[in-house]
This record gives sequence, C-alpha cells and structure tokens, in this order.
Amino acid sequence: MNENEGINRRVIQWFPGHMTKTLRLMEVEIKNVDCVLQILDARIPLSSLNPELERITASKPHLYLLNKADLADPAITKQWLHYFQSAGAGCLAMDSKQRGGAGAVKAPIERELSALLARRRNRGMVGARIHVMVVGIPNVGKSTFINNLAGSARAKAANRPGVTRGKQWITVDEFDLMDMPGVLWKKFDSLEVATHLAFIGSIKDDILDIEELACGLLSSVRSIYPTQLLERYKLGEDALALPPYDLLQAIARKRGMLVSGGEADTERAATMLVGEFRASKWGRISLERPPQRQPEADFDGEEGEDVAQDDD
Ligand SMILES: Nc1nc2c(ncn2[C@@H]2O[C@H](COP(=O)(O)OP(=O)(O)OP(=O)(O)O)[C@@H](O)[C@H]2O)c(=O)[nH]1
Ligand SMILES: [Mg+2]
Repeated sequence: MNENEGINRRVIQWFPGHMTKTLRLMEVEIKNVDCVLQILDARIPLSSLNPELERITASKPHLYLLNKADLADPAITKQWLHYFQSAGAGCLAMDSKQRGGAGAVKAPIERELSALLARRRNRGMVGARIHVMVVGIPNVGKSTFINNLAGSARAKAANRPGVTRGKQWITVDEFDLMDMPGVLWKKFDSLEVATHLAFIGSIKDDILDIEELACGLLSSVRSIYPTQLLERYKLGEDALALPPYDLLQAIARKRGMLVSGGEADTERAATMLVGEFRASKWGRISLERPPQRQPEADFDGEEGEDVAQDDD
C-alpha cells in the first residue's frame, strides 16, 4: 500500500457523466415539483448531505429522511432527529427495508405542504397530485424507499452505487415521486466526508484501496464502539492500541486468513471487514454525532415557515 495513494486521491475522481447530467436535470425539473425528499444515511447524516443538492433544491420545501436507521445506533439517531428538527427542518428516521415503513412519510410531506394544499383546496383543485423529487447520494436507498412506498419493486435497486441512471416518475396514491440517480461531490474538500461515503458504499469500490478503507474503518470504529469490534473479532483489549494496519493483520490471523508462508492475507481480511461493517455484523453503528453547537443550518427553513410555492 503506497501511502501517497490514500482514498482521498482516488475518490475525488468519481464523478461520472451521469452525475453531471443528473444535476442539470434537477435544475430543470425542480420547477415541476412541490417538495424534495433528501435521503441521508442515518450512520453519517452530515457526510451524506450533499451541499450541491441543497443548493439546487433550496427553493422547495424539504424533508430529510435518515434512511438505513436499522443499521445506525438508535440513541444517536434520536439525537440527529432532534438536531435537524431544532433547526426547523422536517426529518424522519426510516428503515426502507421494513415493509410498509415508508408510509410514515406521507403525513410529514402534507404538513410541509400545508399552505400549498390549502390554496389548492380553496381553488377547488381536487385531485391535484403532489410531486416529490427524491434526491441523495448513491446507494443511500432512494429507489428502495420509493418501492417501499409503492408496495412493489417499481424502481431498480441494488447494493452498489450508480444503479439508477435517469429520472423515473412513480405514482403512489396522490403522490408522484421522481426517482433520481445518486449524486456525489465534483471534488471533495473534506477527507472525512469522502472516507465516510466510501465506508458505507456510496463510492464505487473499484477505485478504492480496500486495505486503506478497512484501516480507516478500524481506526474510526475502535474509538467509538470498541466493544463491538473486540467481540466480533474475538480480540483482547490490547488490540485497540495497535496501529490500524497491525490490527488488520491481527484480525486476518484470527480468521485464519493467511497467504503462503504464513503471512496475514490483509487484502482478504480488508474485504471481509468492509463487507461485514456494511452488513451491520458489528452491530448498529453511527459514525457521526451531531455537532454540539447548532451550526448555521444550511438545511432549510424556520419552524412553521410558510414557504411560497407555485401551484402548477
Ligand atoms: N438495511 C437497510 N438497507 C437498505 C435500506 N434502504 C436501502 N437499503 C439497501 O441499500 C442498497 C441500495 O439501495 P438503492 O435503493 O438501490 O439505493 P439508491 O439510493 O437508489 O442508489 P443509486 O440508484 O445507485 O443512487 C440496496 O441493497 C438496498 O436493499 C434501509 O433502510 N436499510
Ligand atoms: Mg436508485
């Protein structure tokens, strides 16, 4: 592993053409929607919040979904809900794999749009449909969420980034939902953000150094969830003091992953570690905590704000 080939140098380059196209499409289509659902990953709510998507969709009411909440630490997810809500942003925790769970979003959407819906009623516009754009980073669960709401697999979903490639409208009751391809950053300013996105599988693995990724994951998780790590890999407490690459080697040996000559097979162990983390075999883990001080929220609105909207 070359230390100059950190994951940051690789990940900043993954902004394929379909992401540029998606941003342009969003700029056009945003005029045709009533509200935006931005899907975040409950394990990394801030790193999964794409500022470019915020900018493009800022003119419309927003709701944030902390998706994959089943993989995150429930106590921390509660703190995140409070964090978003206390900044006046509508926010819901979501497990899009749980049958019927997505229905919980309907009432909050209608709440966000109460002024618009009241205006429509006053004008006798019965049956007018609610247009919702679903946006987020790759692999965060946008299509799975829409399928859950629809009650059937209408949008293609799979466990890798870059599955959805063009816009698709999906009709569910009074809602028209627009599924969108996931979008990353043209250039990452923060190594931490890029690393967190790589951990959860939002960046194509082919361009990442898997050992670097596993070492990063080990060094993040051992400081916040040491017990889960030690229990999963049957390690003694002294393992926590090892440099990450030595810890990776120790785990490889514990699992009997050796190459000829008895050396630890760190590449195989790294692939196993990253896969197990993503499959939540280490338990429910949140990699980010809400900042102590309320930042100048760049997510929208004041509580109860009556956002001006177009009717058509
Ligand atoms: N555990 C868990 N897995 C989820 C959840 N939502 C989605 N997934 C899984 O995450 C993976 C990605 O889901 P998709 O719906 O394809 O994600 P997407 O955001 O549409 O991805 P792109 O189209 O590539 O941008 C799939 O394996 C889903 O089964 C969730 O709430 N919990
Ligand atoms: Mg998709």
